[in-house]
Amino acid sequence: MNSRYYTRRDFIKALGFGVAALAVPGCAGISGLRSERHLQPNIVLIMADDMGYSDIGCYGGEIRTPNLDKLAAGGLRFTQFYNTARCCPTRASLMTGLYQHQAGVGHMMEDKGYESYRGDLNNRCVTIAEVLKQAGYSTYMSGKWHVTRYRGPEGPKHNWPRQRGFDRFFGTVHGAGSFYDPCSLTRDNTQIPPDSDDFYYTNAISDNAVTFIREHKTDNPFFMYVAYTAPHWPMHALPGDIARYKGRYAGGWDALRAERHKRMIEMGIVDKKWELTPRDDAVPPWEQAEDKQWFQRRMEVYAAMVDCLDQGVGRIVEQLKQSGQFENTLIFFLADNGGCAEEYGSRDPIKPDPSEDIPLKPMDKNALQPDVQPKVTRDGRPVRTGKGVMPGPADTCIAYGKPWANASNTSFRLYKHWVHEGGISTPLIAHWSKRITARNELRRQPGHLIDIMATCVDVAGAEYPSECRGNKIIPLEGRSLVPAFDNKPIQREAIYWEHEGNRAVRRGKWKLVSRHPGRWELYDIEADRTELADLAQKYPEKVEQLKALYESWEARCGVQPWPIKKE
Ligand SMILES: [Ca+2]
Repeated sequence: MNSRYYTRRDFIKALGFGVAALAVPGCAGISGLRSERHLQPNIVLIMADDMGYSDIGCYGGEIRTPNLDKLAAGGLRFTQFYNTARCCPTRASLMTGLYQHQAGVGHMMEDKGYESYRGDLNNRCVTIAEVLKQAGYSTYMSGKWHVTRYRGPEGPKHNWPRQRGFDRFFGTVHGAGSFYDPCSLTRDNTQIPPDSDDFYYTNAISDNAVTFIREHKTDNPFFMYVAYTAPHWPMHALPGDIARYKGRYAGGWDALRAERHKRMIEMGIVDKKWELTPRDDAVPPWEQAEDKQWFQRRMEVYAAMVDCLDQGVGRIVEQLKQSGQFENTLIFFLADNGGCAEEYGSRDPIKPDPSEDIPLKPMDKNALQPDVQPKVTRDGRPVRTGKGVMPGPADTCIAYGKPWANASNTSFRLYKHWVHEGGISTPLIAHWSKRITARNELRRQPGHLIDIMATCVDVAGAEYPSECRGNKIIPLEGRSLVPAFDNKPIQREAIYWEHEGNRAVRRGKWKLVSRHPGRWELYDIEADRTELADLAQKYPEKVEQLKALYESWEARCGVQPWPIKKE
């Protein structure tokens, strides 16, 4: 089945339902398909976790990503697409088409005492899955959820994927964990232990995504959300993948940043008039770095994690082709935030001390993993963190660290958590052979996560509800990216960010940004996307205009001053 031109009548007939049955139970005022005749693509939304702007090949990286590169070559790469700078808020915004505070996830998973900071999706938002279900889609999810504060086996489960519009779910409810034994691993509504001795989460996410496509036998389209946890810490990767990068980073981070920046200019991803940011003040020159073998290993494992993700993308694409679905599938690929400078598990002396003789304590085969950082591997070996731990295997737990995050975010400033360009810029690849006629082109229209819901609603001919389960739904914030598919502009007032007091607003080429608790900085992003020439003093009236815009957004979305004090 190649084309999918449905009239509303055909569609209802195909499902054997009446109009009323098209609605999500309790969602009033929804009449299913908006257009009488609409091409409904499958939609596959793939996301990486804590990955820098320039890590993958088609954005200038040296990491081997042939499958993502092929999607880019057959479609579009957006050069100014933005996330929220952090895991939970990105997922809340992406899933709902709202800013994260509006969806109730203004920070992370704690209830901070305000409606906009419950750490749990609220009932005034709907997920893409809930909306597309109304338009006749099957809905699948494989990977990391992280938009509810209830991650234990008993829930409450009202905000787990199955209760928020997904027909099938495999993945983790929580946001981080061992790749060999992730905590909160779940199938549908039941938490489970890893199902094999060679379990590796990235491959399990790919396997389940492939299975969902293969087992999709009905004539209706599907939406699938594939949320990888790679390359978020801990640095865990398979030996074969790590081996591919052995020695690749012996030149160090300074050389890597220069090399990437040069390639990005050649590819047109960055403009040659933008100067490469200087090395982070806290990072030593590579020549002065101690323990170079350890540093190299951390980046080798990081690269291997991205490589394995890319292999999974290749398998998903292959299954789409085998199922005859590839041509009419809109595939998006993006990252949830920029490279992560958190020195997780890499500053202190190694613990437990390797000289200590610790007896093996294997876990019960059916035991669930309760911890983000397991105390022991499934076969009972202690899990070690600390300075000098060589990452990769299951008995290690460390991050790749700030120097490499600085390189991941080439050519930009700062990291995950901050809303300068290094924290919020992500690749966005869009591929849809049937509708996107351009091949291997760049798109420079600025966009944000909120646009993904708007685009899904647009291409599916769905309707974004005004009311659901008796609750008024906050109007959609995003804009459809479809005009940009044809290289037309996307009309919008501005894009806004707030995370941990780091704030920004972008209107046209102007970006006003502040690093908490610092003052406002003003940049002309067209002339200086690497944010090196602060124009705030030169254009005080521009600062005032943008500040007023930001403040009205902040009030509208329930943003609280940071740190948040409970009332
Ligand atoms: Ca993340």
